[in-house]
Amino acid sequence: MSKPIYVLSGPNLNLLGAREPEIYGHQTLEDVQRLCEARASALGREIVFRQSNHEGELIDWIQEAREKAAAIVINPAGYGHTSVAILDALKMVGIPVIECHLSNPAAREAFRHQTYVSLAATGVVSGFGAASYELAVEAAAGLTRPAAK
Ligand code: CA2
Repeated sequence: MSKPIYVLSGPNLNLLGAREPEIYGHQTLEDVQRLCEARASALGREIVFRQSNHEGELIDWIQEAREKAAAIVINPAGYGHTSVAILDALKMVGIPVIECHLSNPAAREAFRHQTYVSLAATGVVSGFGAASYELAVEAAAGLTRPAAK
């Protein structure tokens, strides 16, 4: 089996489904995890799915992914708009980085239009609710498909 795809979620996403369903949908982060696991499994891949409210913990996991992961899918949540430290960590990973968002930040308030993470991302998936994560896992799997024997 190839290395897993790390799927990382940032602050407050542990509360997904509990508020603003008109923006973020009704699904919980556990629902999102199940969708990602099913999509990865259908593609013959494994994921490591984690969420943290702490910038440093996310950075520790990004650094861990340098050795242990084939690719990173990350929804940095609010940190995407603020964290140069997460950008710096992502720039050092040397594996594909797919940024994903449940909503489409480009269609929302001006302060959401820029994300630092995009500067290190191979690509971005936004605006499809929980399906953004599934599509991002699929993109990550496609970019890191193990060579056929
Ligand atoms: O659309 C996204 O996925 C975001 O990354 C979500 C962030 C927001 O700051 C970004 O601009 C776009 C906010 C996450 C808040 O977490 C929630 C918690 C409970 C219910 C809904 C969202």
